Amino acid sequence: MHFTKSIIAASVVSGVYAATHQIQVGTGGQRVFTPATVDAAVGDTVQFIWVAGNHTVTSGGGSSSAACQPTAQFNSGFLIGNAGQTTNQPTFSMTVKTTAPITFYCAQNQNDHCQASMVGAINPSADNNNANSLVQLQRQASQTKVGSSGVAKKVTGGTVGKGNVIKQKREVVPSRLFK
Ligand SMILES: *[C@@H]1O[C@H](CO)[C@@H](O)[C@H](O)[C@H]1NC(C)=O
Ligand SMILES: [Cu+2]
Repeated sequence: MHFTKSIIAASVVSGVYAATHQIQVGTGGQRVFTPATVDAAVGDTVQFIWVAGNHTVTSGGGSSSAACQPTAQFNSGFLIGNAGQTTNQPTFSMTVKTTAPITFYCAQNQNDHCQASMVGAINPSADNNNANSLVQLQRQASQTKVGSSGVAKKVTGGTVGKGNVIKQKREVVPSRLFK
């Protein structure tokens, strides 16, 4: 079986099985990314899909001074999701080029989205004390001044399009398996 295993490993490395990870923007009219984090391999696509409200996904975060401020990596600009619709919603798609944490926020200053912890990460740190963990990103964002989120002017680092909501897999709660 060594032979089979190494073929699979080689294929994954060369990107044959590149996956698309979908993150909803504004689920239930809330100031949220759902899920807020995904683990993605180099070559995978992350597609953000606007399901409700007026939001951005903008790279930024990872330290107190960088929270809710844009970096040059990517920015969707303001896109608007129509609540209740599951098809032809605005999307922003990007290719993952590193397994290092890629952190992002929503730059909507009307109603303080970033300060309400509308942040997330691709490949976040699993260490809750690390600045690139979801816990620390949320903490950094919630401590910034309301109305101060940085708005990046240009769409960069990805492609704006239209897409359909993919039903998210239910989380398997381990305790249920053993009852
Ligand atoms: C979306 O939000 C931005 C930033 O607050 C604002 O400039 C824009 O007018 C809003 N768009 C709509 C259609 O409400
Ligand atoms: Cu938002």
